[in-house]
Amino acid sequence: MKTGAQILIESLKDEGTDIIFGYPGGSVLPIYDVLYDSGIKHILVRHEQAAVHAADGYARASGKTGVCLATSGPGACNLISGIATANMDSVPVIALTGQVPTGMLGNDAFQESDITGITMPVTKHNYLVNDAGNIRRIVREAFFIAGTGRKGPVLIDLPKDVQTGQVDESENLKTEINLRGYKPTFRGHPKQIKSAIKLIAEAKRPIVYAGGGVIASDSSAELIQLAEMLDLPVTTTMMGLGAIPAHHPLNLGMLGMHGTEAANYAVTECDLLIAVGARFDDRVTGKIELFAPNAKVIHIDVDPAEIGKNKAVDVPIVGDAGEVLREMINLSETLDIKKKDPWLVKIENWRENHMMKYRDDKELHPQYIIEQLSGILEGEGIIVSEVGQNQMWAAQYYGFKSPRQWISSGGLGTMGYGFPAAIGAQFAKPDETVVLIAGDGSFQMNIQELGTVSQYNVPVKILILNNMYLGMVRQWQELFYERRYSYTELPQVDFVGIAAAYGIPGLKVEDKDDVEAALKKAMETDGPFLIDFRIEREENVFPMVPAGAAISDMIGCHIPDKEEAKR
Ligand SMILES: Cc1ncc(C[n+]2csc(CCOP(=O)(O)OP(=O)(O)O)c2C)c(N)n1
Repeated sequence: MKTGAQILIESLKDEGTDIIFGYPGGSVLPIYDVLYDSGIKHILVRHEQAAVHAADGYARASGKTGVCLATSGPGACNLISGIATANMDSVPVIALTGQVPTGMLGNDAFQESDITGITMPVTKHNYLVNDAGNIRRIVREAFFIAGTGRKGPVLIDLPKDVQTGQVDESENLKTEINLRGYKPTFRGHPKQIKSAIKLIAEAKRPIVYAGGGVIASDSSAELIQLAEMLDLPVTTTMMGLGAIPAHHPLNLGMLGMHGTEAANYAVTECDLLIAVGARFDDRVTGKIELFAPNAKVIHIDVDPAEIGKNKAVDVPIVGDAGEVLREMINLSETLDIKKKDPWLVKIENWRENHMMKYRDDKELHPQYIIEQLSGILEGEGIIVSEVGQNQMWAAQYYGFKSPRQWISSGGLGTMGYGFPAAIGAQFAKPDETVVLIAGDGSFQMNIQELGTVSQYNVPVKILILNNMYLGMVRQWQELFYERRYSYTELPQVDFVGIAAAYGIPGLKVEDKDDVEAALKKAMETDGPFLIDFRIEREENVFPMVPAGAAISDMIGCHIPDKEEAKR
């Protein structure tokens, strides 16, 4: 005989789980008791929100499924923002929650919350387990659902009596997965793929718009191969950064609200848009009617619900991006598709004259810090961001070389995500340098995780771009609300002092000239390190497409010098 908790842990191990981020409580005591000597590593975070973000960061860095665990009621509710974050960015996460005993469900029992009800719209699927005998099947299904098709979070709610329930497994070990209604499409339709190639052959001004789906499906090699074979310029979304190296001659950089001028102009002028694993998000398209207005559209996506959701499509292809791109490569090899010369010359011109720029003077500009970091790490390492200006500067100025190097909350834009996600990423990739780029606002949303970093000596390098503002909101107030900085100013904080209280070394940097040495010191230090960069307070993220405008209507492309800016 085995208990439900024992079967749970065995099943997790069968799925390859070797680490769980969690926080205990009354209704998960049976699970914690089995975990105690199970061989699975458990990382005790300081807040359940951090557990789910860490599992998410672990998943994004490794490509595996992350697992988190929380008690019922408040513990489970603290997972919600993190589950929603993973759902928006299609990240495979399993959230395990304790629940009151089945006989008390619906009774307003102590620490009861209807977590399957609450998370229904933000999970790919969820389960309330009513019998210990179902746990093995459910865990298998949950991992299958989370990690296939369009990936996403799955929650398993485990009432306490189900955890302690006894099961005689001798004849019940068969766990074939047979899910009616869930059969993700893997291979693209051959006829559609042929039509796509025909459109590419006919196009004079094609461009690839690559999103997070390319990273999630590990198909960046195929993307680059196809682009190089057919001379296709590529722009990526923020979620797609790293799908093609930053300095690749065909890469125009990020598009959208804070994208490069080059990418936004090219998309506006293209006659064929090849969307791969991207979902035409409003932060990318701006005014949708003016997004690639003269282009035919090919849309490759594993999720049929995305096709035609925001933009009409000429050739829809439902399937795994890697699988579809491989088929396209095979077909292209037999064709003679000419180089699109005048278009490539124009692209090259845009690349040379319209990439990112900022006022590089004596002040401490955040963009300079990111450029220095990129130089010191030679574009390697894992860069995790918080949300706001810090996120955009990191996305704009770091020279990512490969996929899974950039970890950031895209769809939900969750402040407080970055720090715990960086911890999770570091556990996934213990030999990589993991750097957190944070704003002073976001960092204070999960600052308590300094405790986790300190307890496990997680060697994350924490870089705070400290402007004493909720910077991105302040920027919108400056530009669109007549500089009325309503509740966006933050008092100064001694972050180095706080880190020191947790036994974590740090440095405060106020001068541009000290940036390089400080970054080098952080990288050379074994274990965690924090740098509090006191940056130019009212620096803005440019270029910027105002909300609702066409992406070719960017502001801030001309960078004024200081005197000009004052006028
Ligand atoms: C949980 C959450 N609350 C509020 C917001 C709205 N928001 C977006 S950016 C931002 C400011 C971020 O400030 P900070 O972390 O200091 O970064 P900065 O923009 O200054 O780099 C806010 C409040 C959000 N994205 N997430």
